[in-house]
Amino acid sequence: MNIHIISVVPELLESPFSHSIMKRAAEKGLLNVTVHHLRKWAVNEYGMVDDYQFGGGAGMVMMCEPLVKAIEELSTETNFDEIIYFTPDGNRFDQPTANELSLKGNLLLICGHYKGIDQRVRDHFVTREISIGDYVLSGGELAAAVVVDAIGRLIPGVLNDETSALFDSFQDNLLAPPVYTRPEVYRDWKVPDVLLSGNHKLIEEWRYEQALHRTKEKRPDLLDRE
Ligand code: 6GU
Repeated sequence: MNIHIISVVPELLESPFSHSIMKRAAEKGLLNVTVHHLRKWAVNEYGMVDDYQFGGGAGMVMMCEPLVKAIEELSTETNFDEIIYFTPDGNRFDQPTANELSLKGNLLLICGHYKGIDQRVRDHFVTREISIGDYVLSGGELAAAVVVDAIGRLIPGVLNDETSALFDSFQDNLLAPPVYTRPEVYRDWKVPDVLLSGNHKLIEEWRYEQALHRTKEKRPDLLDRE
């Protein structure tokens, strides 16, 4: 999968994809992330990409021209399946959306700043708008990093069988069960006997019950989803 990201603070996106699972995905050639600095398409020599909003009010708005030039130039080389804009008023990002996006080949992500981007770019180019939750971030970069991570780990071959995403929280509308590692006893806190029993059927049943219990306690809303 190829992901291109347009940002006015590309430095924010340098580290998130350079470590751990995302790094491995890149090394295997399964995920290519390219970050583009919007200033490259600025309207003047001062690097201007934003301006005051019509109608008055505090905060700058990212202008049409730099964004449209960036989108059109990048689109000459890549046929994007989706052009995604990150905004608090977008659709709430969730696991089904991550699953769906992980099947795409080429994505273009646009990170907004300040008051957001000129509505005309949203109307004429953006195919999907995403929010990562009901709170306001100072820009779309951290949201983009969250979404790329969630998508990237689902690309076939990125995770091995051991860490398979099939067993993640949310994949079956259940939270994941508790996990333990060595030692069997730490202080006087013991690992549940069943996990040491070697009985795989019992262990599976226990894990399912724990997942169900946890979900009822913490996120009963998940159990009402189809
Ligand atoms: Cl995608 N962007 C911004 N700026 N704030 C957010 C968000 C996105 N999702 C939740 N809050």
